[in-house]
This record gives sequence, structure tokens and C-alpha cells, in this order.
Amino acid sequence: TPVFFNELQLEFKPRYEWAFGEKITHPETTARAESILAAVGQAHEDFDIRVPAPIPASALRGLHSMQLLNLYAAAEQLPGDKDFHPTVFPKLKRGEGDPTNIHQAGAYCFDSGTPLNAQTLSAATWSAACARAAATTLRKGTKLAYALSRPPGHHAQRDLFGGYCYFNNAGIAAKTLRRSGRVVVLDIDFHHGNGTQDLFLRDDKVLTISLHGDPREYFPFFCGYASEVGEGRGRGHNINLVLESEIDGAHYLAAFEAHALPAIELFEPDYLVLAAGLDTYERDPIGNFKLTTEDFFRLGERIGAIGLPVAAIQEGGYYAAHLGRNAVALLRGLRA
Ligand code: Q9C
Ligand code: ZN
Repeated sequence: TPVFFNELQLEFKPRYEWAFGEKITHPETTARAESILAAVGQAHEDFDIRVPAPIPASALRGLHSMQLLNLYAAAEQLPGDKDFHPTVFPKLKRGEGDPTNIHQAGAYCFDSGTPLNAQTLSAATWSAACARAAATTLRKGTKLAYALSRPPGHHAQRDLFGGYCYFNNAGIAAKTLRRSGRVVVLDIDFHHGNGTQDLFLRDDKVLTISLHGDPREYFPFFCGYASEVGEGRGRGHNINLVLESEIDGAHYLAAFEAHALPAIELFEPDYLVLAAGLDTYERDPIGNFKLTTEDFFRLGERIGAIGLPVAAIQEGGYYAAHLGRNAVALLRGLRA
């Protein structure tokens, strides 16, 4: 199984964020990627770690606005020891904004947990390149590919960053695969995949399904409700499955089988993009679901049994010490 990763992704180190008024160490650490690399390395008979081809700027522009790209480029000029956290979030017409002025970054951002610094653009671009390479590999006939994408992507919208996400990696993979067929994006991260939902809201060739914690209580709060079903010709092509607090693996799998599987089969997709967040883990410091390492294997098995080529794109998962074994369990299940 190919695993796409570039060491340059480790140079981005967000320092802190705020959680309920407290300044905390940023959960999206380089230790997350290192944990996955170590676990994949120990199982080296199964995995082939590769550096992805660089992603062309046109592929990023196909999904994200020029202003967002300009803003990240402006952030590369920040001093090396500084994270910039937007503090002003204007609710005005942004056409008049200046994305080269870092002080206007809040116009392109929806939360206070997603800092910009001099390394953001490089790491986010390589993270997106991993996802694109996984998709490209599938188009060539590989049945399973994994993108060790970090920073994550599923909260990033066309011209908004947030939720630790800058470019929508799963969206990049879906858009790449869409050229050769129908695509389902299955998002198993603890948080609603608002970015991916928004990117494909009006698209009837991409079915987006997200299983997540109740947005009345959990990030991203403003969307992820069952009433969001897609718009225009995309109506019926977005499914939000809001799961109960502290759900365990058995109930999670039951919900997946009852509500996600039938919708996927009815859609008759050619490819599956898995937004593989592992923050549903029982020890995750941010999510509150109760899945075990075994449950990730079982979930992988169920998804693999659909029989579609799968591009698994890493999303969240913040209990870094066990993130690697959980990722490997999921991938082994997918391949079983
Ligand atoms: N420190 C992903 O899993 N707020 N993003 C958390 C607690 C933001 C998570 C507050 C959570 C974003 C990709
Ligand atoms: Zn998450």
C-alpha cells in the first residue's frame, strides 16, 4: 500500500490555540505524523512510503480562491518565530479585502485555532500533494492508497481556512477522481466535514457523507446538521449523520451500516475517498466518541467490503501516541 508523505510537512508547528478561554498547546502536532510514520515503518512489509509529486498550483486553484492562496503566500513573510492568529473576522464583502495584508486574514478564516506562519503554505501544499498523489494512484488502478496528510483538510472551504485545515485534501482527491467517475467522500472524522460538504454541495457526481458529533455541542457548530442535504442538482448528495455523544464502536458500526452503506450502494460510485479522521478514538483529547483500535480495523473492513478503490486521507486524531497504530489498524481493515 502506498503511503504518501513529505518530510517538509514536519516543518509546520502551530504553537497554541484557545479552548474555552484557555490558551493550550496546539493539538495538531508533528508528533501525530511521526506516530503514523513509526507505525507504518514497523509494518514495512505492508507499506511503501513515497514522496508525492508536487501539486500544480492549478490543482489548488481549482478548489480554492486566489485570495486564499495569496494570503498563505503573504504569511510566508512572517518572522520565523511567529504564529499569526486572526483576531478580527469581518462579516463584510470580502471582494474589497487585501489578502496580502496579514491583518485581514480573518476575512478568510472561521476560527481562532488555525494559525498562519512562514511554514504554513509549504506544509499545507505538500499535504494536499499527498492526497492528490493517492488519487492519481487510484486512477492508475491501485485499490488502496493512503495520504499522510498533515495539516488536515476537511474543514477548509473554497476561501476559508479553519479547524486546523488550510487546503481541503480530501476535496483535492475527490476532484482528481471525479474526472474518471462518480466519487463518494466518506468522512469518519469526529468533526463534521464542513469544507468538503461546501465544496461539493451542488455537485451530483460527488456524494459527501459525514458521521460526526452533534454540532450543537461540538466544532464546527454552525453546520453538520441532518437538514443539510445538498443544493440545486446536488440535492440529496450530502448526508450528515449526527451520532450520539460517547458512542461506542458497536453502535458506531451499526449507524454506519444502517445509514451510510445503503446510501453509498445506491449512488453506485466508482471511487471512495475516506476522510480518515481518528479523533473518534476513546482516548482522544478533543472528540468524545469511544472507538478502540480494534474498532478502526472493523470499520476499515466494512468500508473495504464495499469493493471500491479507496483513497484514505488522514484528517484529525489527537492522541498522538496511539495515532499510528490506529491508522495502521484502519488500513489493515481496508485491505482485509
Ligand atoms: N481544543 C480536525 O479534527 N477546536 N479539526 C477544538 C479544543 C477545533 C479539529 C477546541 C477542532 C478542529 C481536522
Ligand atoms: Zn476532527
